[in-house]
Amino acid sequence: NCGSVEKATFSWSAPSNIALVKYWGKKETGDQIPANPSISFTLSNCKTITSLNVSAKQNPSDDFSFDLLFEGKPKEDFKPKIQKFLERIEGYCPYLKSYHLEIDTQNTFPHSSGIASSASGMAALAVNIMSLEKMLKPEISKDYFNQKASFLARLGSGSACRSVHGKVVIWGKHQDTTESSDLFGVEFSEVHENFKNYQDTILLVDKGEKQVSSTVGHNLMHNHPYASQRFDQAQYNLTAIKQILSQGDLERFVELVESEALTLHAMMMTSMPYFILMKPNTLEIINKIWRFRNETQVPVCFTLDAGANVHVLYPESVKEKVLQFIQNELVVYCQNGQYICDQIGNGSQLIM
Ligand code: 2P0
Repeated sequence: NCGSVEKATFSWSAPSNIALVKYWGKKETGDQIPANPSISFTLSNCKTITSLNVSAKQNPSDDFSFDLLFEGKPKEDFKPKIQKFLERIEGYCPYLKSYHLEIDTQNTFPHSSGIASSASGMAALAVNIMSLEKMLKPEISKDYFNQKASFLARLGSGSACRSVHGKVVIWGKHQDTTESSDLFGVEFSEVHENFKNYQDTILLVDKGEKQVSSTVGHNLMHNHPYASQRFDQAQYNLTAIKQILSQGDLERFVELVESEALTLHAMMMTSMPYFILMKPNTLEIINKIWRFRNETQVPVCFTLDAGANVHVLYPESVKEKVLQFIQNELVVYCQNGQYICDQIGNGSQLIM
């Protein structure tokens, strides 16, 4: 029941996301199964735009055939990651080897900004591949399309499965419910209006290449002395944050989100080998945020990714006050004074 397509071009954008309860550690099954459930805000402005050009091979071979362009220029050093991704998804997308693929990708955020592009990049590629699948099998439903896109994205990079949908996404089996899955992200929709257009201002503290990749960091959770307590805590925190998000409890949100960020980095510091991704300016910013919050009662908090940059999270209603504070007190800790204003967004979008 498979149609055939000689040539086609698709184009999608997919955003980055920022985890509130963090994914850190995977099962040893080798297929990107998280050791604990996570939940994230999908972002809006920080995104990857990818087009996929497919043309049927004249002489089908048993190899993948693809070109990779980054901002219009060939990018050889990304190719092994894409090759590995295609190999991982081959069994689910057997049609891929019948085509030569031209993947043309760009990010809206500056490269080497320390903002991970693997989540947005792998999500954008996955939805494009699903567009090809949809063209071959027009009967597939929208739900199937989205779920499989997230499933494929996960095989590229775990956190990427949370970038297909908006606005709040859970990935990983949660003890409380049968609704979430280890295999793909699902939207969490019971979100109070206090979180509507929630803001994320990303302070670029260090734009350099980080010393330890996330994939290596995840693997250090095997044999980690605190692993099982951490995985239990994430289960518990997910239960708590679902309630917080649905009740609009900003005070408890601040507490849980900051605790998760510091726990993530505590896991890094207590791995063997141990490592630190925060920089002195990361801590300066955290302390300034604490002081500002104490003095003003504005419910602003920070979270961290696997890096030194600080994500400043706050409700839209206090945007002006917080941006003023960032300008006055935090910009001095950013590399070249750079920061990016973002907010909660809707997930991947079809461009063409
Ligand atoms: C997260 N991070 O939940 C956590 C918190 C970074 C800190 O998922 O090996 O790029 O490709 O599955 O998804 C970053 O790790 O790692 C990450 P792989 P990924 O967002």
